[in-house]
Amino acid sequence: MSANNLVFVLGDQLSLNLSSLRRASRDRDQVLMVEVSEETTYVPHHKKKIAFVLSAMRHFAEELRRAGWQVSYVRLDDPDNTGSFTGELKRACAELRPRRIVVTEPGEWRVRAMMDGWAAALGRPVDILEDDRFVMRRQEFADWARDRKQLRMEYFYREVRKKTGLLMDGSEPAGGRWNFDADNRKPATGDLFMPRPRSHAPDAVTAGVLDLVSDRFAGHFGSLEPFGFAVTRADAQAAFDRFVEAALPSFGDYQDAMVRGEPFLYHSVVSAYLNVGLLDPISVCWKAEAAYRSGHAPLNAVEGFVRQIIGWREYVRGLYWYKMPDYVELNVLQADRSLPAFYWTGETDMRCMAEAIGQTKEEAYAHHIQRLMVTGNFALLAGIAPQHVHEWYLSVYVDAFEWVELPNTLGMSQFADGGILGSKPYAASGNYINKMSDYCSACAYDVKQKTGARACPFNALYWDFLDRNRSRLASNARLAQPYSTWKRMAPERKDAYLQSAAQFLERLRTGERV
Ligand code: FAD
Ligand code: DLZ
Ligand code: SF4
Repeated sequence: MSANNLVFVLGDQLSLNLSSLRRASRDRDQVLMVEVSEETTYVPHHKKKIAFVLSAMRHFAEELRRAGWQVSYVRLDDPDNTGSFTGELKRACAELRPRRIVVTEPGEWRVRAMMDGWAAALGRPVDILEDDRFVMRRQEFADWARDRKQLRMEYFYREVRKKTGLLMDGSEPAGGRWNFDADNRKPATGDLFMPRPRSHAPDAVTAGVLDLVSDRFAGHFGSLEPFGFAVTRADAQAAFDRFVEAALPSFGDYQDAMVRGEPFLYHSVVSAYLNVGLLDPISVCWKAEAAYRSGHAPLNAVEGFVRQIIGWREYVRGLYWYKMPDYVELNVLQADRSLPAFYWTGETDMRCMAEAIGQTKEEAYAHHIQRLMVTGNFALLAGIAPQHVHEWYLSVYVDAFEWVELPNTLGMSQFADGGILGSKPYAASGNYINKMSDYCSACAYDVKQKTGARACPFNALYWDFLDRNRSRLASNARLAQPYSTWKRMAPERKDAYLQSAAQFLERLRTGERV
């Protein structure tokens, strides 16, 4: 058989309105989807992430077939599977002899570099189409960024609000302010009602994938079961609807809170669905706005939610493509320690880290403040090499794709880009974690003690971080206050902090339990 065009669909392109599918004909063209070991192992992905992507891919192939497409689907355990995108495309070309390959651009630079070699490798034209599942095109971001001295999400976000009309009353932002973040910092308490996200029992397709993953990826990080992610568009939509109904009204208030045994709090847990294409970002924002307009959810919650999606999500995507490929190498603070083994095991006496990592192992999920102010903050303060931190975040979360993970990790969390993405490092002592969580009351360390063996390690590490990065950070206006405190501190006190930090870092280096 000779297919007209071969439409190649990647594992995070599970959208019916994908640009490559819009270009194709159901009658004449053929869709190809492949499960390949190259993608399942380029970092040691969490078992749940592999299972989620493969099951969602298999369900999407069925959805396409039901919609009248001819889909050729290669499974990971197919004996002829070559293990790579390029190898599978070559095999499909030999069998189907398509005239051209049509593909939507990928989310990751790594895959884009491969794609650019396909025309030569396959001996036929390859049309690489824009991925227009984002509100802002890559070129729009580049145009916005080009003449600015500083890139700041807040200004970009306002442009997107105006472009989409989301939460706008005419030309003014709803409620008279663009940003209600200042209202969103309540610490939660364990006795609050916490709505759990919808869990989806595995169907036969997912059960088959779970068997495959448990067979092939036993050594990978994390627990495979119980597996409750949605893997179909309908279930992802139902999960989002439940969030709007039960959690969105309190999303803003408790956005930064952390509670033991409550991994999800009032978060939506939809990032993975958005990132693979099971949910459409702009549609979920319109639904959230409808909840505000109908009086179901307050403005601080809805604005906070919408800002994460049309603000941060769009901004980091624009920045990734604007700054890659050099961005991944940046290490402005010259951090060079290895990632401690407890990031993979969760075995540490620091309760906050044990909770965030333990939950990551179980759920392949941690919410933003856990990623930023616990595991990210620790790596920043301890001076872990940003590329090690990047590989960890890219591996362990179900929603991790490099275009979104890298700017968040390397830029926002590790400040390794020197302030391209954000204006200051997210560095904090134990006091912040104590204020926003109930972790410290169950910790072997004492958050109130500043130095010594029992003191919360974040306390001394915080001052050590500021001191060792003085030449790079002291001129940052947003750090003027802590640097002035450091400058005025008695020399003996400073020494005690630096010694405490040095002792802790030495224990970390030797692999002693901390
Ligand atoms: P909610 O809190 O309910 O927020 C709603 C949605 O907003 C999310 O689903 C997500 O799509 C979007 N969003 C929120 N914050 C961000 C952000 N900073 N950047 C981009 N989108 C955002 N997000 C990923 O999707 N993939 C990643 O690999 C990823 N890695 C991260 C690494 C670090 C170090 C940090 C600090 C953040 C990272 N984030 C990542 C952003 C954020 O933490 C997750 O999107 C969020 O925790 C997902 O949970 P949720 O769906 O419950 O989000
Ligand atoms: C993450 C992932 C995994 C684990 N496996 C596959 C796969 O077998 N086949 C596939 O097409 N995509 C997979 N993906 C998602 C890709 O890694 C993702 O599409 C690229 O990184 C481009 O963003
Ligand atoms: Fe984390 Fe320090 Fe609190 Fe322990 S005392 S939970 S290490 S912040």
